[in-house]
Amino acid sequence: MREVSPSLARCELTFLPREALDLDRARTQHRALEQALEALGCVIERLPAEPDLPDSVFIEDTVVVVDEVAVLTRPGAPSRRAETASVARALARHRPLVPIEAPATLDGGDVLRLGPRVFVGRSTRTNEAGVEALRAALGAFGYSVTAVAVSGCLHLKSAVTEIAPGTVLLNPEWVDAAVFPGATVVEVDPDEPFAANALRVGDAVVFPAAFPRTGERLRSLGIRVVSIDLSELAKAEGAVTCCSVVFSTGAKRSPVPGGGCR
Ligand code: CIR
Repeated sequence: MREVSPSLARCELTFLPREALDLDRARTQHRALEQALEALGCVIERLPAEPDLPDSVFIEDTVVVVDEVAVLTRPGAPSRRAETASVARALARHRPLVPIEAPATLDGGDVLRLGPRVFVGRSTRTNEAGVEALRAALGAFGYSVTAVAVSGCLHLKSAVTEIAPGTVLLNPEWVDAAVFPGATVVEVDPDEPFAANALRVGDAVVFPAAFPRTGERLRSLGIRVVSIDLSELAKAEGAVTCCSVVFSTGAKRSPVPGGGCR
């Protein structure tokens, strides 16, 4: 994870209007997320804040980690490209690194892994060359990489995330469920379009308190929901998965996206 930047108020915004942002509140919510992840068994490695990189708290966008390798992205927003340098230094201790090169662009928020199947959103941030570069980086390890159309939202994982093995939570307005053959699909409550982003850690799902109806759907499926208030980071168009990169430091290919903690 990375601490909230003091310049967060100057973040990129694509689908949301700019609102006044309370930095202390954002930091408090971010700490609560750290504590929730620790309570679920994660060990937090915390990078220092980047004062000149407003969106750097959204560390998920900078790297795609699988058991075999860490693919350093080239974020679609030019203001975010410098975020990867410190992430590379931190990840080099855990994985061989593969950088994505220009003209490719790729945001980690566009990458959804369901076991050996990797889906990449063709969003405003990720281009065709980015999909190809990820395919080149991961294909050698047996992952399939499939481009997925997304519309109306920032990233693929704004529209769909995995909430249990083989089960995805999805907003059908933003992504077509048919592109995930074999997956069990749970739809968000229609009144909560932003609710498809959930962070799976083992058998639990860390989930924003802002979406109680969808949260109730998850509970009714027997999923353990850890509710968290991330309303201030949401004003910066950040969702719950964006604030961490979760991976295993132990065993080979884990059964969950990103690694052993999830
Ligand atoms: C951005 O527009 O890049 C940030 N304000 C929000 C990034 C959110 N990242 C994510 O959903 N993976």
